[in-house]
Amino acid sequence: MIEPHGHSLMELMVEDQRSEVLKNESVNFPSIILSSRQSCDLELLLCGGFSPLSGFLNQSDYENVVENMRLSCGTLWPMPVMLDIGEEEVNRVDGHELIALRDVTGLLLAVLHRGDLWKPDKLVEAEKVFGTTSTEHPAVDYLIHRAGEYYLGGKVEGIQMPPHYDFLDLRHTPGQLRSMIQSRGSSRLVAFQTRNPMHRAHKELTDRAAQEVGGELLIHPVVGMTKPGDIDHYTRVRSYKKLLNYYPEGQAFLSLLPLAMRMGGPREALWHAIIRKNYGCTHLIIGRDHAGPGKMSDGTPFYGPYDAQDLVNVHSQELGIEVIPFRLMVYVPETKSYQPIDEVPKNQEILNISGTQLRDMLAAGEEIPEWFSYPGVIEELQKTYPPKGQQGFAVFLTGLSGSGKSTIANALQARLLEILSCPVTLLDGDVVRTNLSRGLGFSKEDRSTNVQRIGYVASEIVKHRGVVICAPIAPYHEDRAVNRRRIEREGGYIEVFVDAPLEVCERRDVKGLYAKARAGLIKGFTGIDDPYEVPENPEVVCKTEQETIEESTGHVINKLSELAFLDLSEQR
Ligand code: PPS
Repeated sequence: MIEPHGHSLMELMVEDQRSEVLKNESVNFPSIILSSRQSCDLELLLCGGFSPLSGFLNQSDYENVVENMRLSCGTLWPMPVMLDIGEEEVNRVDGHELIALRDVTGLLLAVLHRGDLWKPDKLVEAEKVFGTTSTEHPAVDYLIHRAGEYYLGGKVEGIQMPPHYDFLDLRHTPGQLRSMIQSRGSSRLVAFQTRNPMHRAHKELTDRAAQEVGGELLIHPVVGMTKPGDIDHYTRVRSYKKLLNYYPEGQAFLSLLPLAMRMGGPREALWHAIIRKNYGCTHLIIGRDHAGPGKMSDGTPFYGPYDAQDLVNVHSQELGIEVIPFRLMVYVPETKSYQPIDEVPKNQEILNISGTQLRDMLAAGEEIPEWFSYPGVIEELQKTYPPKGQQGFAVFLTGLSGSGKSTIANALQARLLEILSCPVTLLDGDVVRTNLSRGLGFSKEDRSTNVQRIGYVASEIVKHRGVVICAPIAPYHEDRAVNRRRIEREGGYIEVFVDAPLEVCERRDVKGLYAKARAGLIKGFTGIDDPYEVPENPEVVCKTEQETIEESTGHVINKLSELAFLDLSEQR
C-alpha cells in the first residue's frame, strides 16, 4: 500500500522575517508581471503542489523534461513549468540576480533567483510534449502565439500566495489537505480530476472507484485554467456542491485545484498523478481521453482514448500513487444502470449525452432526462445557460450611409419594445459618434475603433441578457467578425446587411453628404472614395429600395424568432 503522507513537500513560502527583508529590497529589483497561466504555475510551486520543483525550470531540466519526461536528477516530471518572457523583459532583468514576480495588480508574490535565460525551440517542445505542432492544440497555440520567446529559470522564494476571493472554504494547499485527510483518519483517498460538470455517469464511476479501493473520494476539479470555451468554474463549483448531496454522508469531499491545464493528454495524466500525490491522495482515477483537447478540425483525435492510461501504467511503480483506470461509462436503459462500455453486451442499447449535446439541449430549453443527471446539478447549469428565449441578443445592422439602417433600427426598436417586456438599447452610428466615440474620425483605424467599441458595449449588454440594436456603417469584415465572436460568446448575434445600391443611397442623400463627398468637400466617404466590404454571410439582407420598412423589420423579427431568441407566442 502507498503511504499518503510519506514524502516531503517542497513548499516555497519563506518565513515572515525573510519575507519582510525581500519586500523591502524588492523596490530595487526589476519586476515581471505574471500572466494568468504563470500565476497558476507559481501558486502550485509555492504551495508544494509541484513538489519536488523549487522554481521555474532551468535549461538542462527543461531539455530533459521535453526529451525524457524527467528532471536532470532523473525524477519523473512530464510537463515543462516555464517562466516565459519577451524581449522587453529580457532587457529589464539584464544584470539582476533577483527579480520580483508580481500579479497584474502589482502585488509582490515571489522573488526569483535568476537562473538560465535562453531561447527555446518551441516546435520541438510542442512535438515532444504535446505530440503535435498544430496550433489547433490549445497548449501549442499558447506556446506559439502567446508565450514569450525566452525562458527564464530559477528558484523562487514565496512571499504571498496569489490571492483568491471565491469559494475560500473549498481551497486547500497540499499541506492543509494532508492534515484534513489525517484528521478524518482515512488511509486511502481516491482523487477524481475534472474540468467539466459532473453527472450520474461520473457519480457512478467515482462510487465504483472508491468502493474498489475501500477509500474516501476527493472531487478535485481544476479551477485555474482549463480548455478555452469550457464552462466557467463558478458554475461548475456550484454544481459540484449540489452533486455532493447525492453521495452518502462523509464519503466524498470537494477541494479546488488552481492548476493551469495544458490539455496534454498522456503527459498531463502523469503530471496530474504527481500533483495528486503531493496533495496526499493514494489513488487517481484516469478515465477516457484524460486531459485530452478532443479532435482536430479534420476529425482526427490528438490522442487515443486510452493513451493516457497506457502511459501512466508504464510508470505506475515509480509514481507513488496508484491509478484506477476507467472505461467510458454509459447508460444501459434495459437494466436502468451505468456500465463501463466494455462490459456492455454487444447489441444492447446504450445512451450517452456529450457536453456539446447538453449545451444545445439547455439552449433549446429541452428537459434533461433523469437518467443523465441530477435536478440540483441541472438547475445550476440552467441558471448559467438559460434557453435562447431568455438570453440577450444583438441585431447588428451594417450598410452604406443612407441605406436605411437608422430607419430600420428605429422601427425594429419599436417593434421589439411592443413584443418584449424589457428595455431595448439602440446604438445608432450618429448617436454613438456624439457620445461613445466622440473625437474619432473616419480613417480605417478610427472606424475600427468605433465599430469595435460598439461591439464591446453590445457584448456587455448581451452578457447581462439585454437586447441591443447597433447601426453603424461598419465597412470592414474584420471588425464585424471581431464583434460577432465577442457577442456570440454571450448570447445571440444576427448581422443584417442593409443593402441599397450606392446610386439609391446617393439619390436619397438625406444629409447632403454624398453631394459634399462628390464635390471633394468630404474625403474618405464610404462608397465614394472609401471601401465598403459587403457582408459574406449575413443572417438577414434587407433590400430597402425594393421592400417597405415593415417588410424589412419583419425579416429581422422572423429571423430572431426562427433562431429562438424571440418567442412570438409569449411575452418575454
Ligand atoms: S463607421 O465607418 O461605421 O465608423 O461609420 P459610422 O460611425 O456609422 O458613421 C456615422 C455617420 O457619419 C457620417 N459620415 C460619414 N460616413 C462615412 N464616411 C465618411 N467619411 C463620413 N463622414 C461623416 C455619415 O452620415 C454616417 O451616418 P449614416 O447614418 O450611416 O448616414
